[in-house]
Amino acid sequence: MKKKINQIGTIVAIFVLVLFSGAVHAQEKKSNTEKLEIKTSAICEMCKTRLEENMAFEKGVTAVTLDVETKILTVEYKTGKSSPEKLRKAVSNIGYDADEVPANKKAYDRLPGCCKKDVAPH
Ligand SMILES: [Cu+2]
Repeated sequence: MKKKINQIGTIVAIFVLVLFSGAVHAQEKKSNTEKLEIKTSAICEMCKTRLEENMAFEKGVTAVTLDVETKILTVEYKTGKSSPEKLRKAVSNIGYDADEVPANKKAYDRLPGCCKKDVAPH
């Protein structure tokens, strides 16, 4: 009889453990951040500053860095608050190409001449 109670105790303990780990897992998923690399048409340090400053204000963005050499913008964002589509659109609205999304024409026209993609790198 005592053995049986012990067995039930073990089963309950395992059950609680499984439930608990499930809850922890769900919480992790909620605050998940994802890293996205976007190929942009940025040219110089001014582009870097502009992109990083503007993207930092984008909803869900937690970190942003542009590598001027490769023109790759690395964005870390909360998966629940943004998406690759939204982030590319945001880059386009600043005036730069973002992967297959071309730069927003109006925003591009507002860029200083040295930051336009058809200008030779400097
Ligand atoms: Cu520039």
